[in-house]
Amino acid sequence: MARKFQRFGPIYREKLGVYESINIISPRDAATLFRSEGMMPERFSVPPWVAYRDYRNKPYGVLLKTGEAWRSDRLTLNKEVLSPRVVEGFVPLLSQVGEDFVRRARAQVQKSGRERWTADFSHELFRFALESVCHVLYGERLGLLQDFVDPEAQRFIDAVTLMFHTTSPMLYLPPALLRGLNARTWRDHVHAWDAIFTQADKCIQNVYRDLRLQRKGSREYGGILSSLLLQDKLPLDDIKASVTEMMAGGVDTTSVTLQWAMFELARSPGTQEQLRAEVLAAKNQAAGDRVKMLKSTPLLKAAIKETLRLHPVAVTLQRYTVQEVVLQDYRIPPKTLVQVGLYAMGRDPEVFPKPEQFSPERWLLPGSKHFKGLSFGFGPRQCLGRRIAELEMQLFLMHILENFKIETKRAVEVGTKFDLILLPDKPIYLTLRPL
Ligand code: HEM
Ligand code: 2DC
Repeated sequence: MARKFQRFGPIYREKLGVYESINIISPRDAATLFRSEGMMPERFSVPPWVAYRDYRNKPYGVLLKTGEAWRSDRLTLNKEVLSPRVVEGFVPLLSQVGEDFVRRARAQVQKSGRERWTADFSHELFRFALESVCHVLYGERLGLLQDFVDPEAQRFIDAVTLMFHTTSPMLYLPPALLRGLNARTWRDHVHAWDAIFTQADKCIQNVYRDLRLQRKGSREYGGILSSLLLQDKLPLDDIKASVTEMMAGGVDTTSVTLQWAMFELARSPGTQEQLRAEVLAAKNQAAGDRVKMLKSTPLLKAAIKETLRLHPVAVTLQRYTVQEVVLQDYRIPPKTLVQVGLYAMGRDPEVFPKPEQFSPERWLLPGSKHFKGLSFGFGPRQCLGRRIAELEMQLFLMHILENFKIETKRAVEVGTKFDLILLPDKPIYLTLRPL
């Protein structure tokens, strides 16, 4: 896309299989698009994901619902997943998982006998991410940062990766064709979703049963699922569908972003020191209170934004126009698929001066953000897991920076590949060295 924008300019039309889209790159056009998106925005609906649910007769969650059905589910979920009131309550749950990661890393350092731990952390981070999202969803720990890892949890992690991986070759096939297909990719895709749904269902049943048997103290916060069940505003099937999506959506997204963040910090030791100074000062001031600390670590937050600028999870954002929209000199008719080239935008020198430089401070300049920080999407359809993801990543990096220096071999360049989400094209080796 970056090359095509260079060749054709900031707006071009493209045909992808049976789908046609208008692609844009400028923050101004993105602003125009999102400002006209209406109350029930729709993005490109990934055909194999829809096809699987239809094939197995599973209800859609917010990811795939549209119209009023999407809106009412989404409003109920927002209150339990995004609202500032509940989000603060996630902090201790997520911080605990971060502390456990540090404990595990220290044990690995000990085991190595070399005062450091060098590894490709992707699998560790997958487990960290699943542990984190499950702690806020179910109010329970899975124990994935211990030495023994439950094989079922590992199967879930592998299933999510396989699900993404098998989506991309089928991305632009029409669902009707997909259903009739008995190709290897489709079968693997079905197996992957089956494993995801089975495992999520077990977790959901556990919480449901504990709630009915009143095993949980009714005072303490029991996680997102408990709240949703107790509220009784959504039918059980809809709760299950969206909770399953959150559980699956919470693994690869935050873990790769953290991997990239550590990689960038390892390559910019100066920036890493600045962040560490900020975190340690905040810790002193807040006497260890993590909620307070998060209010005085702007550079840490900027570092995550900067990581997602260079390494977004989603290659594009998409919307179907609901009314005519004028972008540049073009009139875009209603019901047109428009894609914002998020990856290309993040690396466009017109939008971000010296785009190749990892520099979190750029986000602290006034007026620097206008429709540029779009990594989680925009508006009422933006990422439902945004606040969970942000807190999880901020707390993880806090704990790491308080305890370790992050290092990497300087010469290695790592590119990006498309596996439905964007991923590093080779393993990233990092070293954690106790401070
Ligand atoms: C949607 C990015 C983590 C669950 C999205 C979208 C983006 C995105 C770009 C589309 C938004 C739009 O169309 O405007 C990210 C990034 C993450 C992340 C960058 C982490 C670094 C998570 C997590 C969860 C999650 C942890 C689950 C807790 C979802 C769901 C949707 C979504 C359910 C669909 C929402 C809807 O259609 O109403 N995400 N995500 N994501 N994300 Fe995330
Ligand atoms: C993939 O051309 C490329 O957050 C397509 O947590 C357009 C497209 C549409 C929707 C995007 C998808 C891309 C990438 C992955 C995203 C997805 C919407 C939500 C999903 C960005 C850019 C993701 C990873 C969710 C996934 C939840 C799922 C596992 C239940």
